[in-house]
Amino acid sequence: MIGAAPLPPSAAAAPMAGMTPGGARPGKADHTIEIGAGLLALGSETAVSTKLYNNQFPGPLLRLQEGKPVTVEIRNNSDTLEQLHWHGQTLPAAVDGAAEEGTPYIPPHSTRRVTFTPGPSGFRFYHSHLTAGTDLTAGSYSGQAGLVFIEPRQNPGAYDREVFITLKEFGPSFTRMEMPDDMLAPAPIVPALRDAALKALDASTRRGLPQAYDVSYQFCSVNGRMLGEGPPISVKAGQRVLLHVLNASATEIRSLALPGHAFKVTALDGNPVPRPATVPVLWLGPAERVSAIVEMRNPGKWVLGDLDDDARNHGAGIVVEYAKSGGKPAWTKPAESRWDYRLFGAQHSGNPPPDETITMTFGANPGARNGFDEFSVNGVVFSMDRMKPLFNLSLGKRYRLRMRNATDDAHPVHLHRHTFEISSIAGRPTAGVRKDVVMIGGFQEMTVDFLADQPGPSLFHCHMQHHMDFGFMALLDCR
Ligand SMILES: [Cu+2]
Repeated sequence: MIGAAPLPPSAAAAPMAGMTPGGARPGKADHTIEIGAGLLALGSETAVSTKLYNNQFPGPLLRLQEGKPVTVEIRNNSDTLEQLHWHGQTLPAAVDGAAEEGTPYIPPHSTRRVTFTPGPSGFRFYHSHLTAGTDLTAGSYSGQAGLVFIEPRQNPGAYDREVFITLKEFGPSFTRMEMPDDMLAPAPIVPALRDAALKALDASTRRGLPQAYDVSYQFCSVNGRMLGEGPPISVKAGQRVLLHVLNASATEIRSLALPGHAFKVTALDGNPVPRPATVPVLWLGPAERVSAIVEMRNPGKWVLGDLDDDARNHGAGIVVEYAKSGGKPAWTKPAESRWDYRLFGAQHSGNPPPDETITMTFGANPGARNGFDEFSVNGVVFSMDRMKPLFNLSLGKRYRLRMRNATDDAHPVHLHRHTFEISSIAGRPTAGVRKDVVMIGGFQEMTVDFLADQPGPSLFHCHMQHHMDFGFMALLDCR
């Protein structure tokens, strides 16, 4: 199905304003999120019209306390159905914010209150969770993304200040240009996965299908402003600045470098890593978060920006300015490096064997869906009409997802309502890196482990909007 999201029975039966499946508390809500069309000024001479939270981008930063219940009122002032997903939290399916799990849609011009207990602690976010299809105004193509920071009960706090960075493109259009994505390490591929992809491509070619559409963007931004258009990050020599970076892109894998400086990565997707390591470049797939400390030891005026010249020239960066520095902000390209999650993992492979292993093979039929690639998990293209769980889990068991990518793209795959731990990448074991989105390289294998401790349906999907919309989703039902 292409175009607007289909209206499932749950939308028609959605509770009236003020009622919620999460059991809202009466009285004043702790936070209010208003969804509506707005004008976002990306620069002094450039603005885009898009759906926003509270008429700003990113939406308000919600600082929540781990374990302390919170009530959020969501007012949908727009003309279309919405879903607001609490990404990276372990919430009941009824409030998680995905129709696939049974969260009711928020009808146009209506209000929903949700009450939940925030957790786990760390850097989370919230965003629109809809099937956009060919509607480039919907879901994560819009400006609906906001930050959540769940305060831990204890905070070691080895930094002087915190800066939140949200990466986001605007002005999407469809293009048949190829986008490279070869930034992941380790590199070895599985020949059988490549052969499966070649076979699918051959079948498409024989059917005369054209190269599939990808998405490109007119503007890039950091915190809703194009490079040079917003306030700089002002720093002092000797400061330790903790950056919390979110890639809120609908489809793009983004990078970030700061000339003359390095990033000491302390958390991935908001979860502290076992081994903080220093890297010259951060890479983030859509919905990934990186927290990293930068020691400000190189006075001057610099561009904290994307490695891609074209993206940077279209706004993908922000100026970092030391006190009393002048002139134009400088950019230099960092040395070649690859992104390897294992750098931050424990060196041993200490994971106990799982109770069960679930094998998931990701496939694509190039150009098979009205000009888009059609994706499948174990040969099954997800259907919004059937919403049938592909996997049945038992509550309390430990599972290993053995993911096999029989496509040439890197996919940022996401599991709702859980945190998983990477146990191997391309056959190399690792442990201790806990995430809720992870990029799996083209033709590669990766395993992640998790405890099935969330009853009900949990959605697994690629976080690239045009991949999830065209089949790359699966439901795991836990009982
Ligand atoms: Cu994908």
